[in-house]
Amino acid sequence: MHQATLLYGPTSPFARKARIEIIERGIQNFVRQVPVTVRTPENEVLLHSPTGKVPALVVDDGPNQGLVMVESTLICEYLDTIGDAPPLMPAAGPERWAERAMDAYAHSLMDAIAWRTREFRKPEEFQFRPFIAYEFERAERCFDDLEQRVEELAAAKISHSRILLAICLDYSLFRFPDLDWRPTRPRLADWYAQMAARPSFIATKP
Ligand SMILES: N[C@@H](CCC(=O)N[C@@H](CS)C(=O)NCC(=O)O)C(=O)O
Repeated sequence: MHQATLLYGPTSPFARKARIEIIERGIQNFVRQVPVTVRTPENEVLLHSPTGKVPALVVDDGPNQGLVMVESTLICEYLDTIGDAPPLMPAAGPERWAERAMDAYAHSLMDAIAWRTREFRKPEEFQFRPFIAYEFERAERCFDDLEQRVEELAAAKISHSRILLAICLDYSLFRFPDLDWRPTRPRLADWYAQMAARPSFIATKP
């Protein structure tokens, strides 16, 4: 029997982090996955959480049966405890802090790209141009920084932060194809290409 249900939006980058972890750790049989449509009354997340946000995880079995989790960081930490595969987050020590720091950084970058995407969804007369420009610059600064840190990215094995960073790079290309970050960051582009070729990334592409 499955242990938990993951409610996800097919294009949500935050939900994709959890979906990729499920594939990378080979725990598909333990986690049932249900696509939902957010921001609609039919959104199944609303049956479990008033936030309505994805990803959401409902624990179906075990001591935490009935527990509902939102926030991808928390959900990925819980997914790390399912099955026998090694966790993607180091258990303790300096490696854990380095991974957590990189994961928080990835979330800040993801927020910048996601907020800019949402601003563009508004009718044009309501879009606030300075906000869009500021979030664009924030993402650009991060891409420049990551280009300088490619050895560090490549040195670590697949982890929560590496998964989300690659999702950020992919999501930026998906939402802003005319603003390709790759030409001026060739080393980051190579690292991204290797991540994007993993079966887990191909299977979850929006
Ligand atoms: N910090 C959250 C962000 C989750 C989030 O913003 N999800 C978006 C989709 S990418 C969502 O559910 N939006 C629907 C809504 O705002 O109602 C996480 O890491 O899980």
